[in-house]
Amino acid sequence: MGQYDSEIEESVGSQTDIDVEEPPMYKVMLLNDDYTTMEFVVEVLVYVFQKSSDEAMRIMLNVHRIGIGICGVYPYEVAETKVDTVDTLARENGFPLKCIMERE
Ligand code: TYC
Repeated sequence: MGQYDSEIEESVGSQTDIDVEEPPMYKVMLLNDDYTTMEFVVEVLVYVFQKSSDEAMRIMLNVHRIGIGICGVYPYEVAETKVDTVDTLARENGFPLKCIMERE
């Protein structure tokens, strides 16, 4: 077993079976709070998660109403970098915005 312990796909129809391991994927989620401005959350979604303005607004309002929302699904290191970037930007701007990741 290699670095990942996820599902194994078998190739079909070839003489040599090749096991292809899919990397585990991680949901990156924003949590609501009462202090981070809506504008900042939208900026984060556009800048860090490459969302369009409309999609960023939709995700932000969803998190605001429901309490949590998915920003994207990525391999471990990409997800970790996005969580760290959000954390750094939030702290630099004095907001308590929380971003977490969870294995799918
Ligand atoms: N609830 C915040 C407000 O009313 C906005 C907000 C939305 C904060 C999403 C965090 O992940 C968040 N200013």
